[in-house]
Amino acid sequence: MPVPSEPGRDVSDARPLVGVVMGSDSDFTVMSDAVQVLRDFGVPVEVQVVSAHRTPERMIAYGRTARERGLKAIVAGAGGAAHLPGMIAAVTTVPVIGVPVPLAKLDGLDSLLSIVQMPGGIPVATVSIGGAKNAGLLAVSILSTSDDGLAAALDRYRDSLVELVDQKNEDLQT
Ligand code: RP5
Repeated sequence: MPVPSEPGRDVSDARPLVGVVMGSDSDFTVMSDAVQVLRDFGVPVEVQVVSAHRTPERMIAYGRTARERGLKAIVAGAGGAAHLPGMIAAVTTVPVIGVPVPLAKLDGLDSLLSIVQMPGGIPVATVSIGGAKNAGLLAVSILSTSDDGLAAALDRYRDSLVELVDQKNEDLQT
């Protein structure tokens, strides 16, 4: 995705602003789309496997320390019994964006329903099945509310989508 990040925005040593977590390294084929978007926009990101079931204490520590560590959004992906996004949201008020990861069985419907049906009071912003790219973009949007450079980069990205459609329309004429 050719995204215009701010020229000269060096994030190599910056403190992560977004955490991308997933229940297993097997989720990374999907979750890498979120990481890619965030990096394209020049957002410092940390990436970790944190399992709600295999490493529950670590998951709770991750959520509890998220705000003090400077995270402004968390993108959490999991498949099957996908409890990670909801459980992280239960222990932090940093916005959590849930990504239902599709597994071989049930095509990700199980993951979607596990993530989206949160009880009132503990929100998770759930994207589509496999929608890690949009999760990354939503995290950028959250950051852009207090970062004019990111807001401008998002505008340029949206312009690039219009250009893409124009190009496709042109191609249809040939
Ligand atoms: C979930 O179980 C993970 O998020 C992953 O989607 C799924 C399978 O994990 P692995 O058996 O591939 O490690 O908790």
